[in-house]
Amino acid sequence: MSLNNAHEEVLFRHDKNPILTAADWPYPAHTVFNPGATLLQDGTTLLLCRVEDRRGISHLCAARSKNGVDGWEIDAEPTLMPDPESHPEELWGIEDARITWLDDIETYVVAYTAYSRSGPGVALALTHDFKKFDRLGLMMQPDDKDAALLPKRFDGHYALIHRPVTDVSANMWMSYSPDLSNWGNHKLLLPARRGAWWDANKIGLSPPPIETKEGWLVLYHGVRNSCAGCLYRLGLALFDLDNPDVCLLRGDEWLFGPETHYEREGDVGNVAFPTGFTIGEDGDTINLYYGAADTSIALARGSINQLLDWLKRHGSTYVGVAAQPAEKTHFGTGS
Ligand code: BMA
Repeated sequence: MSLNNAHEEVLFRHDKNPILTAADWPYPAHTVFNPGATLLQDGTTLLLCRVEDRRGISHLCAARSKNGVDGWEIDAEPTLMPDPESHPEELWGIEDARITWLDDIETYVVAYTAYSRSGPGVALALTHDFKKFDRLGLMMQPDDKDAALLPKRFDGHYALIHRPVTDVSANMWMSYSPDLSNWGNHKLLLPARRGAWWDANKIGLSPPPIETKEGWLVLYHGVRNSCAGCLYRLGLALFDLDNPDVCLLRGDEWLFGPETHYEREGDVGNVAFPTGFTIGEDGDTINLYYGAADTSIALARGSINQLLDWLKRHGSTYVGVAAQPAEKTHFGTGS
């Protein structure tokens, strides 16, 4: 019996899932998950995977594949280790890389979580080859994570999405910088919806935004707290191409959530956590790489056009920045 018989599927899990696990690693690893992704110039898919060791500390490791599904060549040693001596913000590890190629400086920018005694913060590093990295340091102090850079400048400014947490909220924000170092003009991008919603308690960016003709397509994870723990699911929103902090549409329902055994069971069960994507040669196929239950790496495929179409049918322009949808009456007052 299917408990999920009434929803429309737009992202399809690969038959070979999970495509990468700790058992594939050339050196001891406890879990591998939440990978950044990019297509290198020769068409190779590169994943910058989060690898957690048996101390609980994470580092990043590159895996390369010709078809983005199997035949992975994994770096024989960690690609980027935390460096707490020079970067105390990395004391407890580095996690959850998101990769953006910046055409104007012909460089990859890796946004990652630097975890220290003060909590998680947002750090950036530059690389050309995923072998040598030039750390720019901490951009957003704790508690902040789930960050990625947009691939373009807006009025000469870089735009970074991130998710600061306060006592009262865990919402997505956008900040701007002229130089990748000094950040300001902070804008609330999308709030958690509170109440009973699937994305009630915390939301955060999933992979970096995807540029389409109709706007920036943003996949985000939404967290609902329950007495049995947290549920991590995936939602969709569209932002204006020239004003990327202006939300055009936000999906009401979640798009994708933990359903299979490798998403339901693991170190942190009920987590499907995408952090990277590549686009196929047809310009429409999206390969979405995600962490499953904080334990392994899985792949789901879909079509950008179908995602946009889904959003038009399942989205609303009422995004809840001014008021919380959960506080609005959707089904009438009965009077
Ligand atoms: C988030 C991040 C992710 C993790 C997820 C589920 O807060 O820390 O790295 O996959 O929780 O545990």
